[in-house]
Order: sequence, then structure tokens, then C-alpha cells
Amino acid sequence: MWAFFPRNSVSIPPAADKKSAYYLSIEFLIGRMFYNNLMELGVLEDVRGLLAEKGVDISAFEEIEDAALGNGGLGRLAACYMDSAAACDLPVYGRGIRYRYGLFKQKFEDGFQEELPDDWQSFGDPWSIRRESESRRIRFADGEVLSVPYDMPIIGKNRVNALRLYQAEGSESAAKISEYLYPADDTEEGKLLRLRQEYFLSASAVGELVEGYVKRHGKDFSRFGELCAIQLNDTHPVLAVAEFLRILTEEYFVPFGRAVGIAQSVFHYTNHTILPEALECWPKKYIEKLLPDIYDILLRLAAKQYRDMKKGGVPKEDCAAMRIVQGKNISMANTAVYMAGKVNGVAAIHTEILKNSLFAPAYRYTPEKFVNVTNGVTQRRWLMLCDPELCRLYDKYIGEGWRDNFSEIGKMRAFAADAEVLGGFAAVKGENKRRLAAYIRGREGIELLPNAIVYAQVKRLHEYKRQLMTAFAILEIYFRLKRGELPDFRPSVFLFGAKSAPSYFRAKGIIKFINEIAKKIDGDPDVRDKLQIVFVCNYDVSYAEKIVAGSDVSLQVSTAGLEASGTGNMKFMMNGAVTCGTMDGANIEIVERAGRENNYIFGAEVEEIARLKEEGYDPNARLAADGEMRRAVQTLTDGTFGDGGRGYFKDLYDSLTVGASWHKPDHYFIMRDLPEYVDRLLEINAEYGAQSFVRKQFINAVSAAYFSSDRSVREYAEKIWNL
Ligand code: 26Q
Repeated sequence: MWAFFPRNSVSIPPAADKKSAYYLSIEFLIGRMFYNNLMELGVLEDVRGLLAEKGVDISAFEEIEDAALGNGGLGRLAACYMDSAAACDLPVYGRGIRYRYGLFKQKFEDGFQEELPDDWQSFGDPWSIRRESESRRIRFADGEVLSVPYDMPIIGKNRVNALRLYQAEGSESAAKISEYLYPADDTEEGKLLRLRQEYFLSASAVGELVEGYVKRHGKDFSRFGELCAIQLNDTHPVLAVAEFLRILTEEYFVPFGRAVGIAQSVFHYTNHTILPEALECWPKKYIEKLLPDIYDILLRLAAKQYRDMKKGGVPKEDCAAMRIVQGKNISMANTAVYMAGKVNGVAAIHTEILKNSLFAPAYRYTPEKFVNVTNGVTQRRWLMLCDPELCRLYDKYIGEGWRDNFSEIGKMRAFAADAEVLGGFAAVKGENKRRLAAYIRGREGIELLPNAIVYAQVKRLHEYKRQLMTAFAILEIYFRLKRGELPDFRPSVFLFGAKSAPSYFRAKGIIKFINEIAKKIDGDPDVRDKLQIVFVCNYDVSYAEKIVAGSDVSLQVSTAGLEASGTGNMKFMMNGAVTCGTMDGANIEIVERAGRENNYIFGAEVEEIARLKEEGYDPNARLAADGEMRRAVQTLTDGTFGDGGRGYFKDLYDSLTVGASWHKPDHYFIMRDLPEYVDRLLEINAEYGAQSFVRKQFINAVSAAYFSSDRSVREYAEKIWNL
């Protein structure tokens, strides 16, 4: 590895006349690299054996270096893309921030989430190489900070790429910039710190790339776009565009209009959400205060954009929607769309929503800008590393070619009616389930129900993902079991894993609610042999590896139109779980490939949600008409469960039945979809155990080729970066 990645030299120089792509992201959720790197080097089994000879279990390394420099799908996607780029021999390099503390460690105190700092380097950081000689100064209005790059090797079969993370140094206040991932931003100071982080990443990366270009090609920037693509992973690094314009115009005297044209051939933008509250808008006064030069550039850019739109005869309303300046704010998304050569969504339906609603005017004027690249996940971590038994089954029937060319996994489809293969598959799933149970026993001290169906919902805690709807569904099943109405019900475990943003009150209420239900069921001798909830603590990448391998049912139940893609859905599919979910994000493409009949789809689709919004939606009428649902929902306020007087449950209840000035009641349409959800869960319960169900799981697993991030990065390389 060190031959590819020498410790004592500067980082791998990109080939002078070959194009490279740089993936700028505020998050890289790489997780533990120890096993992954041993696997990539082809020595995992040897090392396992050598350690065993010395009486050491290789799982001892599970205590170290699980770098959670991200909080969810966006950050994990970045990590999967790094893995795939190296595997596919593509010159794609990550640029991010080396946070001193990663995403907080989660603890439950009486069922409430508490946050502890994640000191991920407490055993050192065995992978990174500090590149002190490549440090650069980053300028803010109130002083300079030093940006020191650290390179982490990303090991592929025939190539080692670098993930470069910048660390802020120079003074105590400088170091604060790279101290925390997502510092609390409920104060002006907190918001300014976040803005500092965004500029720190942007300026570190752009400074380096422009300097590198000038060294190799001189000050004629006309070839920049031929040699370098910069992918903006959501809007967090959008200031990179302004920094690029600043350097070209102020340091190299390129005329402004020309610099804009060059930038438009370099930058591309991936959108990951349409939720209004997650679309970044920075108050002008913050940018002006912290980054006066950047502020001037952005205003010049905004003025040019406005002039061009006027000249082009763009009508008022369209101008208003597309403008970079939105009143007192700068819209980072509008800046990104204007400056990007290509704009992409992360699943087919999401890209359609971008084209038809969020960015509809821009799409009308520049349709050629918009492309879809459906997300993917790396099968090396999410299948080969976490599910080696299933891999051996594949080897046995189709040989090992699929390991280097994942699309070959489709050859396994020929065995979907082969009882021996299905039996082997079921045995693997059973073994993974026992392994998961042992892991949970060790981590949580909880014994999973034996031989139970494992349903799993693991993802960031957010109202739109509707963990609360799953809680209500479980309560409905619980009450029916209590009444003896489900005599044939098979033992079922519902696994939850999720962290709530520390200041997200409702999300914290949902965690407490689910933990209360778990406790109640566990304490009820009538049902506790049939039904169990386990909310695992501190869900992270390493936990996910065990859960996706050992689960039967993947719960993907977001309100249609709101989950841009989802990637957990793909990880479960790859490991042979069926999806119980809505027609949202990549779920749609999953059932397109694995067959709707092999999954459990329910709920309102995007068109119906739009119609309900238009024509009126009355969750209270639905509650009044459905006693089962009412009983479940009312446990929030009828004294069944307590939240220690903190007001969480009343607030959740009000959000569903009363709403607020900024939201109508039940904004996420739980009362629309809940009855169908319960039906689907019970249908799965009834079908489980039959060979037809194993077959559904198997078909999902062997239809997952498309959801490899190898396919995704190749699509970026072709459709966007032109590598
Ligand atoms: C925005 C403004 C201010 C502060 C923070 C943020 C912010 C931070 C992180 C907004 C969003 C995020 C993270 C989003 C995320 O993880 N999105 C997920 O991206 C996945 C990869 O494309 C998709 O599969 C998921 O559907 C999407 O939710």
C-alpha cells in the first residue's frame, strides 16, 4: 500500500494531462477502516488466522477508529463513492474536514437521548498522513487560520486514492473550526462557526487545486474545466465557487465574466433534499461580516445573473425564483444551480421533483444541465465484508467473477426456484441473525426473541422518515395481540437505530416514545414472547453492518416525495431483506428491479400527497373513523406513557392533530398511511416461514446489481465529469 501512497512524499500527483474529479463534502462517514482495508489488501483471512493462533479474536479491533465524520446518508454516500472510485480505477479524490470530534456518541438515560463527545482518535488515527508542508493559510475578516491536510488511503484493487481532510490550526480559536461536526447553530455565534467551516473547506480545496493547476499549466485557465471537475456534495461547499472566482479575478486578473464561464465548466452540484428547512440560505450580513471579499464576489455574481436573466427576457416570477439573492439572504441552492455545469438528483423520482418543482424555472431555461444519478452503496463493505457467508453461497453457484464485476450477481437469478439454493440462503440469513443477536446481547445486554422475524428501521431520526408511524403500527399490533386477535402471529422483533439532532425536540420525543413502548411490551408477560422492540444505542456504521446482514424486513416508510433516495434501503436489499415501504426515493427503483410482488409497498404516492395537500387532508376525521389508530395515537396523551413531564408527548400529539402556524396537522400524512402499513406488516408476518417468502428475499438480494456505487460513480464519470 505504501508503495502507492508514500508517507514521505507529497500526495499522489494527479497525472498532468488527465482529468481528475474532486468530491467536496462537509461529511465523510467512513466508519471503521481496519477490516475494510485488510479485505482490500486481500489479507483479512490471513490476519484473522494469525491473530487466532495468538489467542486474539480479530473482533478486538471493534473498539477502535470508527470515524463518524458525518451523520447520515449524505456522508455515507461520500464514503461509498470514495471506495468505488478507487475500486473502479477512477481519479476521484475526496476533500473534507478532519473534525476533532465526530458525530456524538448516543446514550439513553431513562429512554431519553443524551449526547457524549466522540473522541474517535483516542487510540490514535492509524491511517492518516499529515501533510504539513502542504498547509495553507485561510483568511477570514478577523484573522487567518492554518489548514493542514491529512491524507487517508482509499484502497482499491489496482489503485490507492487519497481522501484529504483539512484540520484547522494556528490558535485556540482557529482549532475550533474543525472541532465539531455540525456545531449547534441556534445562536449567531454558532451560525458563524458553521459558515467558517464551510469556507474553510471550500478555500482549502480550491486554493490547493488552483495552485496545482498553475504549477502545471501556467496562468492560462482555459483548460481548467478539461482537467478538473469539482463536485459539490449538496450546498455546504458552495462557497468554493465564490473562492474560485475570487482567486481567478483578484490574484490572476481574469475578467469576471470569463472567470464565471470557467467556473461553470468546473463545478457540478448534487442536491440531496427538497425539505425547505434543509435548503441553506445564509444571511448576507453574516457573509459580509466574516468574508467581505467573498461577499463582494457573490453580489457581483448575483448582479450578473440578474442582468443575464433580464437580457434573456426571463419573466419576473422566474427571475424571483432563481435569484441568488433572496431578500436578506443568499440562496446557496440557487447559486449552485446557476454555477453548476450539471445538477443532479440522487434517485429518478427525486430528479423529476427537482425538474418539475424545486428548480422548475432553471430546468425550463437550461434543461441540459439536469441529470439523474441514482445513489449506490459499495458492495465491498455492505455485502462482502458484512455478509461473507452469502458471498460464499454465490461463489459456489456462479464462481467468483461477481466479486470484481458486481453486475454478474444477476446470474444468481436463475436459481430462484432451486430449493437447495433457497435453503442455503435461508440458512445464511438464520446464521447472520444469530450473529446479530449475539452482537446486540454484547452491546445492549438484551436477548432478542429467538427465531423471530427481524424488522429494522435504522436511519437518522426525522419526522419525514416516520419512525413515529412505525411506533403506532407496533402499538396497534400490540393491542390486537393483547385482545387475542392474532393467534398465528409469529414472534417479531422491531429494531430501531437512530440519532436525533441534539436540538431537534420532536425527534427526541419520538426516541423517548419508542423506548417507552419497548419497556411496556417487555414488561407485559402476555405479549413479550411474541413482540419485542429494541432501540439500539449509538447506531453507527459498524452497527449497520451487522443489522443489514441479520434483518428480514427493511422499513423504508418516508412520506412519498420526501426521501430523496435513501441508501439504507439498498444495503438491506443487497443482504436479502424485503422492503416494506412507500413509493419514494430509490424504493421505486428497487421494486422496479426486484419486482413489486416481492416487496411490500403501501401508502399514498406523490400524486396523491399533492392532491391531499390541494384538496384538503383531515387527520382528525381519519382518527375519528378508525378506533385502532385512535387508540394507538392517544397513548401519547392518555397516560399510558410518560415523558417525565417534559412535554415531548403532548407536542407530538399536537403536531398530529392541531398543527402549528408553520404546519398543518400531520404534515407527514401518518394517518393516511398507517392503516395500510399495519396490514403490510401483518401480511409479512403471515407469509414468513414459507419458501415463497425466502424466495422474495433471495430475489431482492440477487437483483441488487444496479445499486452498487461502482455503477453510480461510473455514471458520474461519464455523464458529469467526463473523465
Ligand atoms: C442544512 C442546513 C443547515 C445545517 C445543516 C444542514 C444539513 C446537514 C446535513 C442538511 C442536510 C444534511 C444531510 C442530509 C442527508 O443526509 N441527506 C440524505 O442524503 C442521502 C444521500 O443522497 C439520501 O439517500 C437521503 O435520501 C437524504 O436524506
